[in-house]
Amino acid sequence: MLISVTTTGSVEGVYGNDFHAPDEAAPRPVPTEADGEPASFRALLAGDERVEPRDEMPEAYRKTLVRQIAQHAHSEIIGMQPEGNWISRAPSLKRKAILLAKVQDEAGHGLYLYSAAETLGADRGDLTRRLIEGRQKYSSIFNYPTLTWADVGAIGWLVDGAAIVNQVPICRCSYGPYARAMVRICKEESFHQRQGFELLLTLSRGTPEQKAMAQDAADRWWWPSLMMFGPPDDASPNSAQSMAWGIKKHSNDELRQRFVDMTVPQAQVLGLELPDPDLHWDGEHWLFGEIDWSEFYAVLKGNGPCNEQRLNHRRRAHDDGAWVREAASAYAEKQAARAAHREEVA
Ligand code: BYC
Repeated sequence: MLISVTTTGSVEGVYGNDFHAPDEAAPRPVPTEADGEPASFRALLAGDERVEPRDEMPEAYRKTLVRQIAQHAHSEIIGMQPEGNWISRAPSLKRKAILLAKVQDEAGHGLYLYSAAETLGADRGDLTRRLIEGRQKYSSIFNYPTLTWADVGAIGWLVDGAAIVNQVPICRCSYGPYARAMVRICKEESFHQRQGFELLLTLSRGTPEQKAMAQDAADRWWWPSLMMFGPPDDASPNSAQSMAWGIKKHSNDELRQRFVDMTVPQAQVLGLELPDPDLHWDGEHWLFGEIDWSEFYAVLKGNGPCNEQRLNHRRRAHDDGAWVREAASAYAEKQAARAAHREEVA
């Protein structure tokens, strides 16, 4: 990948291809002839057409989508917390305004995704309950703390970078509402990634203390970012079926490798080391060392550094918002009653 840094410090060629995966022409996996799948559904998949809410679909496909979309929506909403932590302490008004807008974008992404889940018959209140009761997951990455201002840059560069690699192919997934929501989300994530990169570039060209802060953030966020792509392919129970249904277009390991190949040259531009002594170029790819999967599974079980804090905060926000939900319902009821009365007298 060609990366050039202009005299103003902006980076060109980081994401020249924001929402088209490079292998767009790759053949789509042929759907399995599984029992009970409506012929109309199989025809849509075979023709690389989108399945829409009105279409017949197998119950297991619907459930898988609700699981993935809900997990994705929860990640966006919980993902507001680590960065939100720095809004009041951003080092300048400009940085504060940028961060505020970014965190607000994440809220928007969560809302598009809950709406996409609703097209599958899911109830938003029920999904929120499942999250706060710990019955539905959100991305492991948001269970790590943001200890310094540089972490805001590392989240943008690495976490949003990983999110883009993972989510660009979902713009072409088989379920229409999810695919369409993802187009806008990926455009915004791409912008977020650039702001994180630019923030870190500023720090890495700053004082020795600022450079050290950027390096420390890269050290702490690198491995958790690789874990975002999910377990290795041979330990990923959902991948085969999700790929056959066109929900996932690439395996977890494939996307992880794509992310590493893209990110190592960016680290070189930043002048930051990646904390992996085994990282090396084999002529085709940047091969990386062993991921500590025991850490990933511990975080998934609720034992990451911030799991409890994140869920407690989400529960508190939900409770604190009860009066808003009640007021909105009362208003809607009043409006409906007035409309009914107007119809009666007309
Ligand atoms: N964290 O069979 P597998 C963002 C679970 S938000 C937690 O490979 P699948 C952003 C997985 O759910 C980023 N859990 O599963 C926001 C499954 O458990 P269940 C979120 C994980 O679904 C704010 C089990 O492990 N992005 O970008 O085929 C600021 C086995 O895994 C994780 C999305 O959600 C994980 N990292 O593949 C900045 C993207 N990985 O459900 C940025 C959409 C795996 O069977 N989601 N698990 O109990 C996906 O693409 C897929 O769901 C995954 C996992 C690749 C994540």
